[in-house]
Amino acid sequence: MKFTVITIFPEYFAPLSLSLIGKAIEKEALEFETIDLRKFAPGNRRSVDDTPYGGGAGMVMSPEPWGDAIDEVLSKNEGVLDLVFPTPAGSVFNQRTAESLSTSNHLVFACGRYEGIDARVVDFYRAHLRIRLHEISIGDYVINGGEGAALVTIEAVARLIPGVIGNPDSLLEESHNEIGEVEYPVYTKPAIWRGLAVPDVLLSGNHGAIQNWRRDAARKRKGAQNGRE
Ligand code: JEH
Repeated sequence: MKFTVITIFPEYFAPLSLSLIGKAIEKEALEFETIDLRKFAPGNRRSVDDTPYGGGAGMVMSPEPWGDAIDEVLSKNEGVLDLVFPTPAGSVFNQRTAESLSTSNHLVFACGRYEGIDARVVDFYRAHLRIRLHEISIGDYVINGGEGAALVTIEAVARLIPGVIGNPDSLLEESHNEIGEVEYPVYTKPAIWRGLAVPDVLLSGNHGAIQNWRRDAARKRKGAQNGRE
């Protein structure tokens, strides 16, 4: 799987070279590249934004650099790709979205800033035969640009790719269980910490009893969460 990120802040993605995703990039289980949108911005100022038609606050990203950057990605790659636009108006990203995107050969993220990207860019590429286009939101809150959302999405998708996660057993467990049913509390040594003991059943070696306890504890957790909503 290849990830391409188009952004005015390529340095935002430096942390991807850390941890398991960085290892996967090193051993070529994943390919990762950023494209600096400013390369496609004309003029001495290299500006990528302009005032909104119809008025209103803030600035809007101009369509020309976006069109040129996306065209370059298309020209340098063959076949179908998934083009992801993070936007506060997108459909909310969840584990199903991550699983679906993880079957892609090439995920391209278009990270906007300011008040977003001129709407004609999405309209134009939605009709492109080599593109599956996705508008996603990572949740019902506002952040300052698409970069944070792209990082979250890349991490959620990359860990589903074979060879990326250190311990594939944890992925197997997630896929065999209804998501939410694996959300039991976890413990490690010491058995007593600040007067708080690990539940006895987890030290019992009785795997049936442990399974039942974990299922009940996961349900209680979910119940408590829904109570708080
Ligand atoms: C934010 C891409 C590009 C800020 C404000 C407005 C909300 C309401 N989950 C997510 N939150 N924010 C983004 C995102 C994702 N994925 C996101 C972005 C960009 C993604 C620029 N921005 C900043 C930005 C306008 N407001 C949007 N409205 C609360 C209903 C009010 C208007 C647009 C873009």
